[in-house]
Amino acid sequence: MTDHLYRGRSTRDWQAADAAHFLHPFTDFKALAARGARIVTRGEGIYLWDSEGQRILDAMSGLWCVNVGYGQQPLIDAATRQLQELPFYNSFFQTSTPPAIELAELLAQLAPPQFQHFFFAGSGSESNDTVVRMVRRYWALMGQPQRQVIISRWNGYHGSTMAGASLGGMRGMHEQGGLPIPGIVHIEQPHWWEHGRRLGLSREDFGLQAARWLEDKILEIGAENVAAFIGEPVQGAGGVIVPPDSYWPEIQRICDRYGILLVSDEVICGFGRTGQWFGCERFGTKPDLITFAKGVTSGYVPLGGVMVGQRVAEALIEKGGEFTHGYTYSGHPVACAVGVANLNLIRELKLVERVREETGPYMAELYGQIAEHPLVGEVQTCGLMGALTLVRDKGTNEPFAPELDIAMVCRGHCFGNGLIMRAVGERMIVAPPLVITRAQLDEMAALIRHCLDLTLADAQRNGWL
Ligand code: PXG
Repeated sequence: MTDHLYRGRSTRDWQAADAAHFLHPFTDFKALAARGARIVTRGEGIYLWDSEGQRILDAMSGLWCVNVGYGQQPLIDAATRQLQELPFYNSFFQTSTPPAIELAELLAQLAPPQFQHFFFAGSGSESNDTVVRMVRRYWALMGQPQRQVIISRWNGYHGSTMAGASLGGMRGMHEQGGLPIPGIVHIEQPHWWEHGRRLGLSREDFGLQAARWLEDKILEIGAENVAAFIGEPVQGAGGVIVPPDSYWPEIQRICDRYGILLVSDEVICGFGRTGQWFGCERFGTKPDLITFAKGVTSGYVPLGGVMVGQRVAEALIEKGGEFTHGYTYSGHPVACAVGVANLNLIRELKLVERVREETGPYMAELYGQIAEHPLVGEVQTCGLMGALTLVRDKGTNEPFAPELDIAMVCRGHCFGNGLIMRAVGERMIVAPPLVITRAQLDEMAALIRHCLDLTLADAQRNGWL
């Protein structure tokens, strides 16, 4: 480490203060304190710089959110202007602010046509808490208050609040805090590599099978007790699990058949990630509710929300009376002003079209080449999301022993070589900013190959193969 200074303090100094006072999310505090956090100081386009001056290609868009890349002036200007004019006012007591109205109006243009109403929150987790309240309120208003149960998937991710973590299917999260809360049940995920391959099914047959696990669960609980089904179009935090194309249409058919609300959690898939404005459009569903966050502001400021489809909106508005739910920051004017600037920029730069027609297909091509690497069992991409599965034996697809944590070894090489790629189980995943160019995708693919080569060399040297 050099004695590079940032704001007059050395990296070691920042790390010591970080360890002394800052409790990081999803972190083993003691282990991080021992190793020291990487201090990220600056961003431009698809690149970050740390306090040692190292440049890093951010292939995770911050945390699946910085879709327009770092340093976009229109977003900075929108925030500055709004901070000067009106940094905050609430929307509780028969008041409203222009940015919140404008954002709702713009979303009504961009969202699928059944969505004309929008409820704002501060994050994806809060938005999913709103979904639970709203879904149960809907059924109470429809005279079926016993419809309480929400079905979701194992290995889905819906946030970290009590309701978000309950909807999510991360067992490690349920173990801490007595979760899930009552009335939330899980079915198995549509993960062909994990389940379909073992069942000996083709991808498309497996997609139908996985959707029918929903029908089995509905029949087990009794359709009259089931309120909604929630899922991410592509599971992000679970490892970029792209479902077979047969899956979502069958889920839609089952929800329709039993009158169950369909909720699409688009916190990651929304706003162009899949090559459509929303993942439900890519996979052919017509959800009743959509959860959004992250990409709505490209992460420049926190904002989330729920798109409320006609069926639910009509009940809430016409039969509802007061909906006793909301957050201080519902419709925060600065966040909404940045949201408007961000969505306008995505439109101007034609980023959704670019992902669909150019960069998405090009990344798929590059991943097709990465699939040849001796450590790679399978690759999957959808728009600008990509995953590769590490295997010990490419012939049999036998995995590495779990205790080797091979993906973390690979992640270590990424960290050291200026690439941010996430490790999830045996999968290495990316979701680069939507502004990434073909040349930058080449650079990303070359870094991925280099890190795979270094991981392979470790495996050979240590006798793991
Ligand atoms: N739904 C989905 C689909 C998400 O991906 C949330 C809800 C919750 O959003 P907030 O804003 O409350 O964090 C998310 C968040 C990871 C990772 O490791 C992914 C998320 C958050 C933190 C880590 O991939 N997604």
